[in-house]
Amino acid sequence: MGRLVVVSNRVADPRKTSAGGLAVALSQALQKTGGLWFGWSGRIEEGAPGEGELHQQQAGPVKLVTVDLCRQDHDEYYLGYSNGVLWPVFHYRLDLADFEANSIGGYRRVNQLFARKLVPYLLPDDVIWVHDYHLIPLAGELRALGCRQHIGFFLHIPLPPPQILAAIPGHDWLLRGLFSYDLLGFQSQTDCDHFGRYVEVEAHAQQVEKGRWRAFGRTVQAGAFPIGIDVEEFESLARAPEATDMYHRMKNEYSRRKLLVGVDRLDYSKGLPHRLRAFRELLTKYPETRDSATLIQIASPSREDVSAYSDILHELESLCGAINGNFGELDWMPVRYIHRTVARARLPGLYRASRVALVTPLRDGMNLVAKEFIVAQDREDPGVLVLSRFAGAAEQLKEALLVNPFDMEGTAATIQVALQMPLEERRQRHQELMRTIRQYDVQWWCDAFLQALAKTQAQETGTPWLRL
Ligand code: ADQ
Repeated sequence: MGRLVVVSNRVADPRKTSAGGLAVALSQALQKTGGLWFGWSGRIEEGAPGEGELHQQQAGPVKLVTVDLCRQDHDEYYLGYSNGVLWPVFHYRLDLADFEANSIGGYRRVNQLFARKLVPYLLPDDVIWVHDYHLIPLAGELRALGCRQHIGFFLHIPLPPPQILAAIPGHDWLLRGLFSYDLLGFQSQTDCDHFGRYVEVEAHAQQVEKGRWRAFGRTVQAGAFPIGIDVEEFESLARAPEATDMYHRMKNEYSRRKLLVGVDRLDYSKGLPHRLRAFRELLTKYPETRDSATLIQIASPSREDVSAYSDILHELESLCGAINGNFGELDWMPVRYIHRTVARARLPGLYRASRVALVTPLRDGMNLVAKEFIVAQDREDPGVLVLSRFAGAAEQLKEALLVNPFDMEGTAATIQVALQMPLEERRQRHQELMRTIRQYDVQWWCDAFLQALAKTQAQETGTPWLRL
């Protein structure tokens, strides 16, 4: 394989321990080929739209190249189109999308800026891997500048059914851009099927063989590549002092209680108000859970400058206050809600001390918290995963207790089953889940995607690019 070039909105320095599983996996792949990682610097600087200063640094064998954005580009590309239109729509929330902001121009401009700045760094046999919804048009822009390299795209968030996609003004431009790639990776088979149906109906694409679609004079391969975690890294994090200290503190503090845990970014896709209502239903319907079940919900601040996020913050605060006010005792608070970022190193200890994890997003591309919770468990006395059927992870983690998060009564009943589950059943489920998570880890994901990309055939030169 040629040199790997990764392009994503943000770039993580692989030498830093806070980088997380994705950065670690990508950097391993990058290190093998002496690769390059390109993205936004995270800095907003004075300047003209469509321009930005470049920064370069060498992180071992990996070159990190980033570009600054001006305020207008950041607001239109990042806040406006990526997070104000694509994020809600791809999570099936047309009601939250802001189509009026007219931010698509800035989205296109930043993709053009990325392409223009990246091209001088590219070598003819590079393999380019583009990540996520911020950069859907990037391959089209690169092709327009003459790039012939193999280019793959991985979508970390869900792809909704055609009828929802088709509601985006300019969806045909956006989706047409996908045909500039050689390989498209989705988190689940469901997402992949949505892509197939969309291009058949909207672009009259033909399936030339399984997973290969032809339209606009190009052929694109599409497949499901469910992302995994770095199991060994998380296991060693769980054994490290910060996590074991957290575990003992939690075990002592809650020795008489049954601990439930939720860890999410504070995002409307994560189903937090629904989860709290289901927990309230649990306390109402099953009185034995009172003075016992305690939910620790960590919701780290996220995208606070996008307006839909402040609504959910207030809803959550008022729900937590009402549950604690109505059910709490002098020595028992049913919900501990923490609206702060908790250090990644402490999370495995919290997971291990918890009897049940509530991972109940209304929609999620994958959800890695579900996998991390399982890996952190004591295999002799493991906790139970309650998982939304609408998380991509549900296609893989079949031994979790699957719930419909919109059904608060049903979710409460399933949480009660999880709290009551006998040890033998917990062990069996945990063992099966671990097997899957270990087999399909982040290294598998990276290798599977890059091997599939390498196998895609050289394409004809035609570009499906359409002017906005
Ligand atoms: P996210 O929406 O951020 O990612 P998720 O997969 O749950 O969702 O988490 C990614 C990482 O962030 C995990 O390592 C997790 O531990 C960490 N994390 C989440 N909440 C945290 C918190 N409150 N404090 C500390 N760490 C936290 C997007 C998609 C997902 C997809 C991932 C990867 O939305 O569906 O699984 O990308 O592809």
